[in-house]
Amino acid sequence: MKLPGIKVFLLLPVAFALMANLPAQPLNQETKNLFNNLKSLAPSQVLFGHQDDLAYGVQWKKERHRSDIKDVCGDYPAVFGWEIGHIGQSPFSLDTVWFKDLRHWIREAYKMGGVNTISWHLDNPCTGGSAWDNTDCIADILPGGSKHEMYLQQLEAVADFLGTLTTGLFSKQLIPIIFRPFHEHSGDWFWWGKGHTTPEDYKALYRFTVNYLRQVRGLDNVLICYSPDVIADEAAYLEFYPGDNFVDLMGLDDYHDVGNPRRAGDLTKRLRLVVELAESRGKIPVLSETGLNMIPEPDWWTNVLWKAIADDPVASRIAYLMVWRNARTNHHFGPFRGHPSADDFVRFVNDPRVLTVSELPKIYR
Ligand code: BMA
Repeated sequence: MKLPGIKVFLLLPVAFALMANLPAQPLNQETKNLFNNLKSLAPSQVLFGHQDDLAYGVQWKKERHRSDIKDVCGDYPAVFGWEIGHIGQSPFSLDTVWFKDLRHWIREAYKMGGVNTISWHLDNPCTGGSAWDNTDCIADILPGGSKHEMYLQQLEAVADFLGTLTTGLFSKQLIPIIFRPFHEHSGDWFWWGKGHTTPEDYKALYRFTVNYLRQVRGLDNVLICYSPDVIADEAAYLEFYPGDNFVDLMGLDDYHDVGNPRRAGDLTKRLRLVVELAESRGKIPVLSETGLNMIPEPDWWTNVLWKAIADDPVASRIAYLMVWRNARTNHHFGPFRGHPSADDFVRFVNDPRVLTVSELPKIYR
């Protein structure tokens, strides 16, 4: 069969990637810049992040330009976390955030110069239950499995969404996104978690997913964050690791160690491990999720969380830390106006090493 030379030339990287089982990584310039800038900031600064920050807070929803974090410290977080569970199935997420609003907030965050990261609490494709229905399923959604088509449909919806995150209404350029699929797999609460799959199947699903987004759909704006929950050692951290070609940020989700000041030293140890692993592989270490629900200790920010990070020369080399959402009075991980930990939170973000959005250098240049 005769192929025009130019096409063969264009197909070569993809063919090579498929042969080598590597995803082609044609990242757009701003996404490369985000990666490089986060990596060079990491040794000296920690960006502060908050889930669903612009969408709602404790006792408010969808108020223009509002943020509980800004209400407390005068600035927005530097990292904005978002959740897309139920994408393609419903016009709003499992946390009842409308996807069209999400698109708008992601663009707002980008325009402010902030970083966007997305998690995906995908319903169990085998049972139709939620992400927390931990019936085994991964083997069935891999290519050849009975639920593969169902998974592909879900993944298509994710790719469609990521592909609409343009930098402006009339722009084709896509906003850089840190996508964090199948997180906390070292715990057993999600269907993709430990005990419900094998490391090989988990890795195969991860690679399939990244390949699909980058190669099949050609998305050039997606960095990938791998984020187990608390792990005991390096072997446990790497047990499900899909490989350096499928991961850009090496994260850790850790609520466990910050729930009690006596355990905070374990956060330091675990972060040291993540930082050392990430640095040795040219990746970016992050505390991808943390927090203490309701923050009942008024000095928790400086005396537990930040102390466990800032006082250690290795653990403090993470690029960012992100706390979870401010959903309601009994489920919130950031402070809000009048919160007992508000003053301490201000002390924490006023540390010159902690960055909120207006303190960021131009992270996409
Ligand atoms: C959990 C809780 C849930 C939420 C889920 C996905 O930690 O906040 O209420 O639905 O995350 O965002």
